[in-house]
Amino acid sequence: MERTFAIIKPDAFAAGNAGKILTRIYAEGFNVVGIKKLYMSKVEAEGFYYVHKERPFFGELTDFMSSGPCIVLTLEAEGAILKWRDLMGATNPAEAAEGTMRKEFGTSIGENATHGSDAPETAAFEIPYFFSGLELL
Ligand code: FUP
Repeated sequence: MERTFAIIKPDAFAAGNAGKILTRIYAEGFNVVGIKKLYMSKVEAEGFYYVHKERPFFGELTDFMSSGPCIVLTLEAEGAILKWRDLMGATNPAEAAEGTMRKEFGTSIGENATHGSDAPETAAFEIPYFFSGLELL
């Protein structure tokens, strides 16, 4: 079994789509190991996305991620990282496949409804960034 880190981003949470996204997560067979609502600060968002700190969209991205509450998740499944990336769809909702979370609930490349770890090393950083061991029992 593999674990991945996911976020239902502030746009999807504010639009009332968290329930629909969670329903899909369960329907696809993920085990929800960790789940909580939080309201990320700008500094917390900058730390989370530090790999993008030199990118031109870094300010906009971290403003957006700290603009409202979100839901952070630790998901478990066989091949969870790729499985969740597939269910999310392409970064840009306009290019995402039908039926994916970003196609259904994203509105722009920045406000794209969900996040998912892109590799095992990323998941190994992202899961403990938001969850303690006790929260993943
Ligand atoms: P992804 O792994 O699909 O979330 O995509 P990236 O790691 O490339 O980008 C992380 C986040 O930065 C995206 F979810 C949205 C934001 N972003 C932009 O706002 N503009 C861009 O051109 C690229 C990414």
